[in-house]
Formats: sequence, C-alpha cells, structure tokens
Amino acid sequence: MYTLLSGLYKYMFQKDEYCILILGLDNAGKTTFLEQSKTRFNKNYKGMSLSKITTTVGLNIGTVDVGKARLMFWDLGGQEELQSLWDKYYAECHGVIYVIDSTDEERLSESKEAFAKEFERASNGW
Ligand SMILES: Nc1nc2c(ncn2[C@@H]2O[C@H](COP(=O)(O)OP(=O)(O)OP(=O)(O)O)[C@@H](O)[C@H]2O)c(=O)[nH]1
Ligand SMILES: [Mg+2]
Repeated sequence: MYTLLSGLYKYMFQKDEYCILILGLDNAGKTTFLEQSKTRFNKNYKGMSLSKITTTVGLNIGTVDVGKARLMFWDLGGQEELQSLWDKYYAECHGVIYVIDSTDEERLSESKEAFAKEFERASNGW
C-alpha cells in the first residue's frame, strides 16, 4: 500500500528532472539567456539586472520548471581556458544548448571550431 501511495504521490507531484548544459564562447550570452529564461518561466523570480551579469568563472546553476519537467541548467564559463572543463559534464547531462552571438561576425568561425571540437569530444565519450 505504501509503495502504491508513494508511487501515486510521485506521479502527481514530483517533476522529472533534466540537466541541460549551456555552452558557447565567452560573451556569447549564455548567462543572459539563463537569466531571461528564469525570469520568463519562474513566476516568483524577480530577475537580476542584465547589466550586472559578469563573465562566468566555473559554473552557474539555474532551475526552470516547464510543465511537469524541471530543467536544471548548467551555465559554464566560455573562456578558452575554461572550455577544457566542458566535457566533464557530458556524462551527466540530458541535453546541450550551444549559444552563438550572431552579431559577432569576427568570432563566428571561432565559435564553429569550438562547437566542432566539442561535438568530437562528446561523440568519443558517449
Ligand atoms: N544586445 C544584446 N546583448 C546581449 C545579449 N545577450 C547577452 N548580451 C550581452 O553580452 C555580454 C555577455 O553576456 P553573458 O551572458 O555574460 O555571456 P556569457 O556567454 O555568459 O559569457 P561567459 O560567462 O564569459 O562565458 C553582456 O554584456 C550581455 O549584456 C543579447 O541578446 N542582446
Ligand atoms: Mg556567463
């Protein structure tokens, strides 16, 4: 009976959790995207001033509830020396968002190369 009730409780109230990595070059807009998503989807989240966002060193975690799913976003620092840390998270994540600043034409090829490198690393790891 306990198993039945706890199963019913989980079905009705617990959300399925998914971990989503946010990758992309430094200054691409990853943290800004996360803040905007939190502001849009989390009713009681007031949001921080976008001008206060500084470059991410390490990891920035944000949670967003969408329907019955809880998305846990891992926003990683995009600076070149931090990119080598990205693959440490691949095994535990369910999806990846790769952010590109389409207005920064000078860095488009750098972004493409970084994406290709990560795709290669992820393919080898999985
Ligand atoms: N105009 C405009 N500016 C943006 C947009 N998204 C981000 N920015 C600006 O771009 C700069 C970098 O944004 P971040 O969100 O910190 O970039 P990031 O990808 O998290 O950078 P790292 O943490 O260094 O990897 C900030 O000054 C933002 O205000 C956008 O959609 N439009
Ligand atoms: Mg950032």
